[in-house]
Amino acid sequence: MGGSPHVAVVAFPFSSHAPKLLAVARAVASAAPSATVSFVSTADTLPRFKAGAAPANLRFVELASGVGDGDLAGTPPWRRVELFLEAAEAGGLKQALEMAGAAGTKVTCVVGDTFMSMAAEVGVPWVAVWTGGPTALLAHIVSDTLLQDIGEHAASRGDELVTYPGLGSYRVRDLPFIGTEHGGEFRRIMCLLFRRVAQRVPRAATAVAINAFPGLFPPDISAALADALPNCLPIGPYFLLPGTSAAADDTHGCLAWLDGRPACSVAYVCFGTVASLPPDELRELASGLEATGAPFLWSLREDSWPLLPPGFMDRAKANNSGLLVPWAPQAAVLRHPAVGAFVTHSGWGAVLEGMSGGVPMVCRPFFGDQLMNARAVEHLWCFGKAFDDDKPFTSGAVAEAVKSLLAGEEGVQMRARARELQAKVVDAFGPDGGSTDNFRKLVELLCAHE
Ligand code: U2F
Repeated sequence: MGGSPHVAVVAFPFSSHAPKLLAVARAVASAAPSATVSFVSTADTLPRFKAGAAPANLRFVELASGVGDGDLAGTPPWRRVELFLEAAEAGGLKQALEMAGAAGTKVTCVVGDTFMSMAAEVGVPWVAVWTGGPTALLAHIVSDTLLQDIGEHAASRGDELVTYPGLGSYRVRDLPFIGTEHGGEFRRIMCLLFRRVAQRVPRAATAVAINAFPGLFPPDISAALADALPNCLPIGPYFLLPGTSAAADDTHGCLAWLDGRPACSVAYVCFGTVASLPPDELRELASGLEATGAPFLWSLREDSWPLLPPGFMDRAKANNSGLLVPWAPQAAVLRHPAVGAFVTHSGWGAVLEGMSGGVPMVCRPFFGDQLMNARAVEHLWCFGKAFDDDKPFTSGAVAEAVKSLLAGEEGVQMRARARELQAKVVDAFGPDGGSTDNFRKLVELLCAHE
């Protein structure tokens, strides 16, 4: 066999990275029915991605987890990431690609999560998929210069990064993981990972498919992205790509609970798949929500439920003012007319889903790109408010922020801004839209390699 394209879409199987890559894989498979598309991820993650209908040319291939016969569940999360990356760097990714090719056509191109930058070394073109906030990737790429200029422990944390192309709207304090040492095992691994990304992406990527749409950023940022990234293709939001599955998994009845509630009356709360509020802030948030008197829908991992203030959920249930769930169909929830405010960690997926729903946000960022994302929500797009070291996440501050978005004049203005962004997202996926066009270019590029 041979002669037809075989695209391997390689996931980074932690947090919400893999579902974002799966959206890209499904879209490519639907748009290029004569190509083979292999979705490559670890054995423990594949079953949930195989569920549901898939395009006939989409296959699933295993990638070594690096934990070997060891105890996967008993290995701490940071160590699992480390073992996985070590195995992939040491030939695990190459082996998986050979396995993908063994059943027929050899892999002709890799579309890989940028975190899997060892794809630069596998001998076929590599299209990097950056799932996070795009300006964080810019910061990683210039991290050596940033470190020389400001050091790892900058005194001037409030300074704006005006001399760096595309970063002028951000402050030193907003920067993601750069540097090497301090801050524990997780930070050490992420810094190593991002150093490799910074070295390999500009040198070796054939293209970089970012989770953004043309026109999202002001011209200086778009120009800096186009300069720094080889063949930068804004194709997002990925979850809206044609061919991605539209059905919402609403096991816990969130959409039915929202139905019939007044427009823009509900606060939706979710901090993504990795970040956890410290217990004291969790209690502050709960009492802040209660103080607003507004209904709330809260997606919170179950291990945190016992940390909520005593009686909090009983009171909410008694007057039908709150629903607590371990998982919500977030994109659909944010498109529901009853939702009027989104309290979030400002992961990049959350930001894009918030703007796609036209919902103003309250951001409480934790790490990585989240600080830059929160800064952009508040300062660049003006459709939300951000907490940081100078503005602690207390009950009173939370209540004030949520109330102002649901009922205040500021909320009216921010909702109007969010809806402008929502309209731009819709345009991006129109027949002549920017993301539609870039996705077409991406598919052409992938199919050009046989
Ligand atoms: C890491 O982010 P997270 O996985 O924590 O956050 P998001 O980028 O916001 O993505 C979370 C996804 O999980 C979905 C939600 C998002 O697409 O729709 N979800 C849901 O549907 N229901 C729930 O109850 C909870 C979540 C990292 F921490 C961030 O800093 C990065 O920006 C991000 C980049 O991929 O990865």
